[in-house]
Amino acid sequence: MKPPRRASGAGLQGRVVAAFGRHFTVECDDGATRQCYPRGKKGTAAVGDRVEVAPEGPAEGAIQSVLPRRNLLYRSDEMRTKQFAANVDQLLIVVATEPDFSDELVGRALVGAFNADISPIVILNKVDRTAGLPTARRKLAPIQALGVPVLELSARDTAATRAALAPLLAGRTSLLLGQSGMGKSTLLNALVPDALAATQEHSQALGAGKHTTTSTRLYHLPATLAAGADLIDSPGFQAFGLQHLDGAQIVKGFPEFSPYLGHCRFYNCTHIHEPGCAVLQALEAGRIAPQRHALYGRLLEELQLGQRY
Ligand SMILES: Nc1nc2c(ncn2[C@@H]2O[C@H](COP(=O)(O)OP(=O)(O)OP(=O)(O)O)[C@@H](O)[C@H]2O)c(=O)[nH]1
Ligand SMILES: [Mg+2]
Ligand SMILES: [Zn+2]
Repeated sequence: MKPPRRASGAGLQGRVVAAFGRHFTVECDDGATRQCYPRGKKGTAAVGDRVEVAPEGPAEGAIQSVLPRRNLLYRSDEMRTKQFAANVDQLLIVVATEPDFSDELVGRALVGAFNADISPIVILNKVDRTAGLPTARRKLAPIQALGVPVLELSARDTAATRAALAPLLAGRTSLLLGQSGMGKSTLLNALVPDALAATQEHSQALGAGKHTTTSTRLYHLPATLAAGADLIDSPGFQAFGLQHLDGAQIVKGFPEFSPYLGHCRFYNCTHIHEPGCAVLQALEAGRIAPQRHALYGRLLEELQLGQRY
């Protein structure tokens, strides 16, 4: 491990484990967990960030700076940008056999992950509810064909969930991402018994709104289950804008295009309508899934619309 960087005397560092608007919980390297607010209006910290903290006693502090991050997963549309988490090794995209999930959102999350150099895994949860299983599998087939692992499990089966996921989580920071109600917090509770994260059953009992988890939070798995495994739970999302990506970055989100890139007639081909396009030829020949190419087209259109205004 690298020695902690020292800044002007203070030099206490830590890791952001929870973010509530402009309030952050930081696990500091001196062993204390502090509630922190950012000093100044420099870039905002995200869960997973390493930060420099000026302690204000044992329980509070100010974030002085965010240390350089390996990656940051975020989404953005015309209105706003939302940070999911930083320094993530692995993205766990959670879908379920019920309620119905959006394969469009899964595709968008994958584009974000490929561009942030985060390896994705899709978890198909609630396989105990078998009615929706064939449809879910059919929707995930084009994604599985890319080589993205699809794990089928039931988060309610704690032992099986632990056996399937613990080896994949050991030594890594993984982010749970998905629409509301897919079972992210139920998965977390199976893996981190102390988390006691609220799940939809509880919030329905309380008559709360649709989204149960309202803030992003990092948890440590028990070392006996998976050493060095950190798992981040996040609120369900309904949109995944990718306006921060340019055309080349959007293409990077579609690894199935890569064998054909460089073989189009025009060097600046957008692979939408051009004659002599190798990607469109592969699409016509059935080597690229139509719904994947359609998503590519929508992302490019959103990019062009965003640039116009
Ligand atoms: N049958 C079945 N139900 C499950 C399973 N996993 C989760 N559920 C239920 O699905 C509902 C939603 O689960 P949550 O864990 O709250 O979902 P979430 O993805 O965290 O939702 P948000 O926090 O709103 O984003 C709850 O009622 C869970 O008990 C499963 O494997 N099988
Ligand atoms: Mg939740
Ligand atoms: Zn082309």
